[in-house]
Amino acid sequence: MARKKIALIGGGQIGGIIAMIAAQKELADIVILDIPKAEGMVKGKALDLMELRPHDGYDVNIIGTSDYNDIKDADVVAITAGVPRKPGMTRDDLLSINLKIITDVANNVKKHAPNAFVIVVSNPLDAIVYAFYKISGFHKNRVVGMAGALDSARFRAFIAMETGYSVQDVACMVLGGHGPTMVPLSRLATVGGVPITNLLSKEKIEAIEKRTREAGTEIVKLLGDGSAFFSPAASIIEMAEAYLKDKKRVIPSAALCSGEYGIDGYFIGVPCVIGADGIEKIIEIELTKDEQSALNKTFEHVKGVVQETGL
Ligand code: A3D
Repeated sequence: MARKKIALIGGGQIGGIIAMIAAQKELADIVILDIPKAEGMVKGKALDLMELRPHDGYDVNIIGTSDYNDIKDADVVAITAGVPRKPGMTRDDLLSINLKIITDVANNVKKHAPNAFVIVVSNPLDAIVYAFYKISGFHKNRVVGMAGALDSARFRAFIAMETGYSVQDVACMVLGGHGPTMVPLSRLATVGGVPITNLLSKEKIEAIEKRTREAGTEIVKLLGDGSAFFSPAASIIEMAEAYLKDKKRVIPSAALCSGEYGIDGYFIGVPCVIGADGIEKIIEIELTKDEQSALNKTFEHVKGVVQETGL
């Protein structure tokens, strides 16, 4: 069986780490594409990764390029092309610049990898994934935004840090837009099947929710230049692997809703089944009144940013 192919559009911080994890997992051959000005940088990263392979013996090819012909027929395309935040900026501040970039990327992906499963990562996420969908004309099952996987991983990490129990046993999800209005669902969070409400006080849980909503900003402040990249890259890998291996993973992701949760025609974070057909299903769960009103609030925010795209 021929190897699969993953194309990374944007070979910056996140793109480089995705390439490393994908290679170590022998998921696919990897093409890292960036703008001509950054071609040397991605060629250098690709070569370094080729030379990392002998340590563990994984057989995949990794190339760096600025030529879209090289992404031909990619199975998965992960888009991190754009600019990240600097301290003091919100994700929404990136809209105009990243919208221009996604327009160019969407036209090229449509031309060169028309059957790919596309994972959009550039911020503001819920609007940029919408723009990709509109411009490319791809089927809704094959376009998804990565946010919930990361936001939930952060939520899981904080629960593990607070309880002192294994992060492996923490399960939880975060719904809504990727930003300060996101909705961490504490009611459904568990450690080894035990509800966190049995393990942590109400105050502690509220503090964890707040930290989750602000987790990206916490890292932007600490780094001083750029935003998080290790956990975002691992989140993208989870989604790509679920698709390539038809795992039917349940991962909160920004998917196009068609009436689910009362939302129609917009991408927003909802629990999704990811398998060989891409976003195979959006799972609807019954929300409490407070949870639904928090989701309505985050949706109103997302809608506002999407409308600014003019698409
Ligand atoms: P960075 O290290 O700057 O990498 C971005 C790369 O995109 C750079 O190498 C650029 O040269 C490249 N690029 C710019 N324009 C184009 C273009 N037209 N075609 C191809 N490549 C291009 O940033 P990063 O990797 O840290 O972050 C990338 C994006 O992801 C940013 O928009 C972040 O805001 C976003 N991000 C999203 C999340 C989510 O959870 C949604 C998390 C972290 C970062």
